Amino acid sequence: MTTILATWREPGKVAVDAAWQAQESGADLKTIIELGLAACELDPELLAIGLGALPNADGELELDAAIMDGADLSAGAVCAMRGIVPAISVARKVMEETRHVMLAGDQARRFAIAKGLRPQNLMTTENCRRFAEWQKTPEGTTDSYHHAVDGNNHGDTVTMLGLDSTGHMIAASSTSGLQWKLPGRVGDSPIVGAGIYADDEVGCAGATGLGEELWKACASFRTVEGMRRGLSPLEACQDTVRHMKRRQKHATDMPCVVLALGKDGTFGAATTQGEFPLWISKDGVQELVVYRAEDVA
Ligand code: SD4
Repeated sequence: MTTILATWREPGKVAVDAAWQAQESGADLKTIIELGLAACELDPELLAIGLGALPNADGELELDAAIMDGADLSAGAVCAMRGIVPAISVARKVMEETRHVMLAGDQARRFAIAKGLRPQNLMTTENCRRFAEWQKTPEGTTDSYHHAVDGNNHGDTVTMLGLDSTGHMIAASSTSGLQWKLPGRVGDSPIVGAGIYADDEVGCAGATGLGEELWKACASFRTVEGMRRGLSPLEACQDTVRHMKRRQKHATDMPCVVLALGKDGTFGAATTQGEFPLWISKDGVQELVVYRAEDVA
């Protein structure tokens, strides 16, 4: 059995569908997850990540992505990278083809081009229209937080966790970051321990939501370590959210979400605010579970 988790209602569905297609064609777990995220990044209709996502305050897309392999804790990431999709494939190349963990900005882009990816304009008519609309609002001049929580729950990030039949685990995340963010800003998603963490000894975890707070909490590492101490994935996520609410005064400014998958295939998630939809796919059998802030006492 292969278990795949993917965040947010709209892009998460694209991710689990593509992941299942990859699984059926015999891909290994790392590739299943990479192709799941790549499908979201390459879909111009999705406002969440990659091509056509919502840009920064300059109207430019700066992408962050990371992948971690629970077998040996190897990891690769890119941050603030412009004009290249899928960012997750570049992160995987950083992991597998360099001795480093992260490449940033224009140099990440240069690396991607050297590896054969083609630079392209990631802005579409629709995201240009939304950007122009935002610029006209009073908020268009502030750097207050914005999070795309609407009827579609599209988020700005897709985080995926996976477990295969051998007990092997992968965690990965791809994001355009918070919409209208300050140019150069990097959130939790590409940071190992913050946005993702995987250790085959225990389980894996990921995060989505307000990256500054999730990063300060080392949310994914904290959650995996909770499982190491014997908590279930759900208990470990709730424990992290409780800790954040107790220690971080901005933890409820926006949803801060953690999700976790245990070595035994059990899973869970928790959010500091609002509700969070999570897709679970077990050998292609999909279920959407919604977690609510009220679930965390
Ligand atoms: C960030 N954590 O860049 C990301 C945003 C996100 O759903 O997850 N949005 O802070």
